[in-house]
Amino acid sequence: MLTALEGAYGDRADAVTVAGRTASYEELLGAAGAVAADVAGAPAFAVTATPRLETVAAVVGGLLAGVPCVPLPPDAGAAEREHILRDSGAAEVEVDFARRSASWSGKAAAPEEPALILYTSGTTGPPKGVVLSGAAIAADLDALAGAWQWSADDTLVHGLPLFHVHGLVLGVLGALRTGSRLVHTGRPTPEAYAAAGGSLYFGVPTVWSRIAAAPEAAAALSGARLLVSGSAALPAPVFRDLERLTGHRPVERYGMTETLITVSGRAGGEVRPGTVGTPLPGIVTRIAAEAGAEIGELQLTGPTLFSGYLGRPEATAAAYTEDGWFRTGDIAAVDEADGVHRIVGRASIDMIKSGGYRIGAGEIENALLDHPKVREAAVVGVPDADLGQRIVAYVVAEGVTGAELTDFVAAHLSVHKRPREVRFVAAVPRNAMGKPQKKLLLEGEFDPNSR
Ligand code: MCA
Ligand code: AMP
Repeated sequence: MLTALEGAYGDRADAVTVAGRTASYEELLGAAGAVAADVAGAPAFAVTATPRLETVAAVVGGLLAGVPCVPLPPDAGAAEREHILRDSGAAEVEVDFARRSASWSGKAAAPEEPALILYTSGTTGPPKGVVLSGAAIAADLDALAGAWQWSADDTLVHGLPLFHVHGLVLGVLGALRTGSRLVHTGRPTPEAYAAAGGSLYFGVPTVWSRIAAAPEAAAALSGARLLVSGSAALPAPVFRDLERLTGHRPVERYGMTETLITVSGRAGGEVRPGTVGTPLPGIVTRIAAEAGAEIGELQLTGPTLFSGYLGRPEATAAAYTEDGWFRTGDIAAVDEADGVHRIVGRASIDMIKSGGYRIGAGEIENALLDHPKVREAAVVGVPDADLGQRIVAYVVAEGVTGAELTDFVAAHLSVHKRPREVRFVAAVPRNAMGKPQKKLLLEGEFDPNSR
């Protein structure tokens, strides 16, 4: 899968830079070979996915040995780490990039074998392991390389987390398959993006909106070839600001952990704000709309789909329709004339996207209910100019502050899943079935003092 590491483009002293440290393909392959020797034969292994060369070496080492890597969010709290390690059966490995190097000569895994296991949230319960095969990843990267004219002449720049599809599959494995140089900025700040001098830039909308608010940094991207946004909807005003400041109309693409990237705008093609382009080659989409309606759930099939949720056959089966289409849970519309897709929203109010992170309301509610002072909790995603949505928790509790509850969630789950706001209420509004009426919470149409 990693054609650049197989020598397809020769070696390169500055092949991969992560947070200021640079390695050649040969150095990366050596460090990855040592990891492969360590993990060979295991069912899976985990690495704390801080943005550093070691994380890249670990993931590559797993691919060499045919053992799936489970990247752990570095900001994960104890409960979330334990859940991921227990659920996946993975033991955590340490990587010593500078001192250990080995050449790996074991046989490569079959393409259908698991290559990565990425943990992602559902509407309820703890995160599930999404099993991705090498074949699915390779198919997706090749489709994207075609759509974006992405090649070994590019320098890819981003600063996204290395435990999700965007930063890891596209942002690392994509560079190692196309042979483009990779500069990971450590953090995705406007200044770091501006200083990196790339041709191809990836960001989530929060990153692009911060760049659009930093005109000098944005202007430095005018020399790039292509700016790509994804993981959440890019607001039209941010699109227009970027066009004005950089001279580029950013290309938007749409995907999910379970499906990889399936729909995208094309380099050199027409790009309209608020749309995510057309299906990638091999992907077929349909809109499951009620009779007479034009919008409905986006469903799809294709070679980039996941192999299933680890150890959860029922959840995997439930993700598909009876006739075998994957249910994205996203509501979409397709332009009849040109097939361009528009994502209108999520089917479930309990699936939150904040800063491009997918967060289930249920897992935050369960974490809050684990606090001894909390009696009721209902979590919603409130529209937010910076984060897209911000997590707001409505709680019934006494003798605890909002900041204490925020820290509690940050320490148990992960920092990026913490509520940005905690609102204390006398009771959570519920319907006759006892289900929280989250629409009322979002619209502010309830009396916080009523029981
Ligand atoms: C604040 N901090 C705390 C607390 N409050 N720490 C502990 N306890 C607290 N109560 C600290 C954090 O540790 C961190 O510190 C700092 O505050 C910043 O945190 P935060 O505000 O959460 O981060 P941010 O810098 O504002 O993050 C914005 C971001 C981030 C960089 C855009 O949201 C991000 O990286 N998003 C990308 C998500 C992504 O890749 N999603 C792709 C999913 P310190 O500074 O010390 O660390 S894949 C996908 O969606 C599909 C496939 C697709 O289509 O791509
Ligand atoms: P995740 O599993 O973290 O990959 O999140 C996938 C979800 O992100 C999708 O189901 C969509 O709701 C959302 N998403 C990804 N890309 C876009 C986009 N370009 N526009 C709108 N939503 C998006």
